[in-house]
Amino acid sequence: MKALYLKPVLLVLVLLGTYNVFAQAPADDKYNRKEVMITMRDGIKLFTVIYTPKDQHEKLPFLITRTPYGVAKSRSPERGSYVRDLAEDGYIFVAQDIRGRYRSEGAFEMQRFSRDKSKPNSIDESSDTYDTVDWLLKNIADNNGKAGMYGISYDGWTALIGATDPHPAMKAVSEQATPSDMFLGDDFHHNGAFRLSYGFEYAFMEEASKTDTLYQFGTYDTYDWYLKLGPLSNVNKKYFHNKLPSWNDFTKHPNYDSFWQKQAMKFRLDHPRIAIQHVAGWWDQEDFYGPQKAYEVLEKQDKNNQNYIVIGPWNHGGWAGGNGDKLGNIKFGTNTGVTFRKDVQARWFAYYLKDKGDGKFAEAITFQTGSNEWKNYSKWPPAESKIKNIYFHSNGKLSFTPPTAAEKEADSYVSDPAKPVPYRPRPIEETYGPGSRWFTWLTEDQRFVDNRPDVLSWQTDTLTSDVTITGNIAAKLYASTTGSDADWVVKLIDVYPAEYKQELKMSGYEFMIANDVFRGRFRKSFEKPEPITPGKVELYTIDLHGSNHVFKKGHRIMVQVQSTWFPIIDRNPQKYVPNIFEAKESDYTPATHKVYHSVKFASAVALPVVE
Ligand code: PG9
Repeated sequence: MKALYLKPVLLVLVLLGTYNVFAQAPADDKYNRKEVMITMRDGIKLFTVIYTPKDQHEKLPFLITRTPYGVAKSRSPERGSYVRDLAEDGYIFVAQDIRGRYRSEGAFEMQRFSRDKSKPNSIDESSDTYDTVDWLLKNIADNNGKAGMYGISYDGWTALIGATDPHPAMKAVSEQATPSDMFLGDDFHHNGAFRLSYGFEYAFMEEASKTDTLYQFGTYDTYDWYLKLGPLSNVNKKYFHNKLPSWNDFTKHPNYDSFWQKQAMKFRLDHPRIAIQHVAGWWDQEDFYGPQKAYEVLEKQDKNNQNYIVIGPWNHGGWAGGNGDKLGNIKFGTNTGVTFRKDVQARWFAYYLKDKGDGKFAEAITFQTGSNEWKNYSKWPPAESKIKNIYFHSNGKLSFTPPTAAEKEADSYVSDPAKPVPYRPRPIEETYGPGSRWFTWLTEDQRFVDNRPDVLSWQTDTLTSDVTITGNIAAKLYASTTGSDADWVVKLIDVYPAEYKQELKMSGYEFMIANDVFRGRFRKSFEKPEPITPGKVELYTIDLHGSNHVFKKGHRIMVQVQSTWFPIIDRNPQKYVPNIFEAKESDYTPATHKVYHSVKFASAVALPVVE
């Protein structure tokens, strides 16, 4: 294992331009900065940095963020735009290294399990938050007795966990891009399919040392490296030597067992005890599922109307810096990031932590792409959308009318694990490595694969009027394989007009609106996988998650289906083995997959259409 010391991952992202939070960074001259070691109930001390405004003229609430990515530098509220509007309102900002990371004592545990409350000194991220708030209230002068939490991704997760058993002073938490379920939809797996490049690189980054460490591939295009890796068992054999706990957990828990279930938010969350805001980005390449799921779980028990959701046209954390008027090649015509930070985030915290404003917040605020407008809803998904199937047909046609008996019943392709479809145009740089285009890959033009023989496409005629979808999308795929396992990737795409006069270089652009992968063995149960009977047509229902998008008149709607997405998803051997982490090279075999569009087996995507 070769290790390279890196600054915190956030800083890497900033340098890469993902989070532009340090733009116009002024000197830290408006805050007194204090470093302290706060003692937790079990005696472990956590490194904490406290920023108190120098011109403080009223009692202020605490705004806390807790992170594995290092707080010593770069967390000043004066740096960049993420909390600038909050800073102008006045808060005491607190940033803490979680256990075992950077300058904190103790051991790091990836998404630490909840503690056993029958043991008085047992700890978890929630008790560490509680103890921190308690210490702050007693030791930092001129606080107003209230605290809030915020943060993105891992820091969003620590924020949400901080709300599960909160200190009485904790009043509001804005979780942003939290993961909710690492087996079903977030960083490490999607519907049981393993996120190989992310899992490998992230486990190394967090667990090879106390500080963020980038894996040294020795090659820029990691596609080749992952292909040459061969079966997943080579990771421990050749590289990790069983030293990384998260990688060992991936290999020990190939199914949705209690390890993953106990980690999931549906297990940890019951009802909102304080105000909670969930923030997600439509093109979040890491944790798009998480905030939607956390909102959904809490919403079922939200008796006091304390659960809110905001979804904008962002990648992972894209709301934190920059204007948010574009993502990759896609333009949104308005500064969505600025709107979020000022009119949503700052207003929300001001109400709950400073008693300012009228407290009138829409339950769901989502940005509708295509029309490029913010929309407020009293519930999410909104009641006005009706589910309408858009069906696959022969000759690559897609339409809202079901197939007829006169049509060819299926299309097929050979999926070869030796020649997997790249998930984004090569070179596939290391996820957080120099020059990485990871951050906008979900917005890439899908024409880079649509001529491959192992990618099938269906598309509508040119739309004669706008088609608006608002809510949750699901693919219903009837398919068979000659193998005994298969992955199914479904992508819903907005195809721009062949000659797009508003922006010529976007002509014909295939812009992915929704997508996901499903590992076939889990079609009946994520807990108990089952081989597929070769040749048997099976229904695969694939959650493509939420969307709010207008397919404009003159555009077309496209659906693509493929069975590899490499190396973000590991290769399915296509021959059933109980644990893919133990598959042999010889288990990886090509298979012919068939996607049906007959009267009996009418594959479709269920769209939440607003008439
Ligand atoms: N997506 C990252 C992550 C969060 C939680 C667990 C594992 C990874 C992150 O950006 O923090």
